[in-house]
Amino acid sequence: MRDTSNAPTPLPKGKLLLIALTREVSSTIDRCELTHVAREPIDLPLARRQHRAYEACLEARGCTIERLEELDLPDAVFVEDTALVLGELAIITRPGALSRRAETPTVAAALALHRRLGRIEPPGTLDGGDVLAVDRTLYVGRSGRSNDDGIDQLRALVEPLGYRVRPVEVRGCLHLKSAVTQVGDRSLLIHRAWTDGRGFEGLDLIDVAAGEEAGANALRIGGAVLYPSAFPRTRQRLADRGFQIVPVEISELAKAEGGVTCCSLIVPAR
Ligand code: CIR
Repeated sequence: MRDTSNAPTPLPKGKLLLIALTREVSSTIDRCELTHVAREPIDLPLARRQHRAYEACLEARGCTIERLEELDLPDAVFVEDTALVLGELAIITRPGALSRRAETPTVAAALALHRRLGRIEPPGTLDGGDVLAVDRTLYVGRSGRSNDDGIDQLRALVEPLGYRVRPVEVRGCLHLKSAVTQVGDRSLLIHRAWTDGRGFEGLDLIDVAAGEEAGANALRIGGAVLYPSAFPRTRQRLADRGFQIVPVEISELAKAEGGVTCCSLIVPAR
């Protein structure tokens, strides 16, 4: 089925619509957390060039980049995990990895300029990479990083605003959004070995191509889909369905288990 919702749309001219919070790749990224990928040397200058090119793609899709201050924390570039930004509020997470908790104060300070803040408190843990928002449904991965207490706290914060929270089982990967992301209004890109697709009734599920297991992480932005160049067969599958694909090379960030969603926090301007 062709998802016509994704037909290229003209970019807004001279009007601030989206802010993308990003952060420089840390000089200590080679000490990043890893869950299922074997550690490999990361070429820091190349990682930084790839990250700049990623930011340039976001700008080309209508985002204004707001760079957070650089931190000497290995995974600080992966800002997505530190917050969940909704129309009405931003929720500062409590990342599941201890080494990542010091990333949140600078994100909270930046988001406080744009949204009312909520917070996940101990003993809850939640990584933004585990939250897939489709309209007013928040699918939340029960992963090694996000626990039931964190999910319950999220529910208490957002249900009064009219959101539904749907826990989803994930296995074999880091986050829910390693396994499934949104590519069109009603279309998700999914790797079913990592999440089996139950719970997404009513949505069109597009499977990644065989041999491209890590290819389910795509970033839908400004009428297009930012997508890693490492997965050409899945990319073709998306293009055949009418999605406008913007390829990005993120080989060095992928060695840290990073994808295209995790390097930004998109804040729709109000
Ligand atoms: C971590 O393990 O936390 C980082 N090395 C990778 C985080 C990637 N985040 C994401 O996909 N949302």
